[in-house]
Amino acid sequence: SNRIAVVPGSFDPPTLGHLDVIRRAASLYDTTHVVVVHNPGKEAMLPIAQRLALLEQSIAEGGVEGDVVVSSWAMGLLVDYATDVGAGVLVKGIRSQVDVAYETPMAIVNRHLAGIETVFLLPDPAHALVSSSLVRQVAGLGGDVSPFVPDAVARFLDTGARGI
Ligand code: COD
Repeated sequence: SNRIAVVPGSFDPPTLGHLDVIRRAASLYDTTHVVVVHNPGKEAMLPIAQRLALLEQSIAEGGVEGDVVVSSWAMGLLVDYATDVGAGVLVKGIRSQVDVAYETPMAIVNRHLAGIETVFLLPDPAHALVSSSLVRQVAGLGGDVSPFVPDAVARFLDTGARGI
């Protein structure tokens, strides 16, 4: 069904860019599954359980409207998760030509594998340059990440960095 969408990502940590994509997906589809996918190509900062908790809090506090389910997936193809929950669509945010180049082959493979379409949303220009890797870098060097992340994430990284 096209009424159910999956918004996948590493969310390490969730950013205001992610929250923007989640908010708009939730306004377009009846049910939106936000799925934390383990990306073996990236060294993780936060454990999956922590990313799930921060996503839940950010979505609740961010006043995201609609039916949003947060879960994780580490058992294989993302399209298998999508098929299991009856989703016909993956929703991804496109920040630049780099994202287009990275996402295009995945979208075509996923359509071949399972008939799942990929919908690309253009970012809110206010958050278009925000990435989790930038946030990890700034937080790791003791900088203030609050302009780039939901409040729940800022609170967590702030207390984490100070060891409280
Ligand atoms: N504005 C708008 N969108 C944004 C922003 C922003 N500022 N920041 C990030 N996004 C988008 C990204 O473009 C992406 O769509 C999503 O938010 C998540 O971003 P990240 O950085 O948390 O996640 P990635 O890029 O590490 O996640 C990659 C996936 C796990 C989604 C990807 O690897 C995937 O789909 N894997 C599936 C594995 C699989 O089944 N492979 C086989 C077939 S290809």
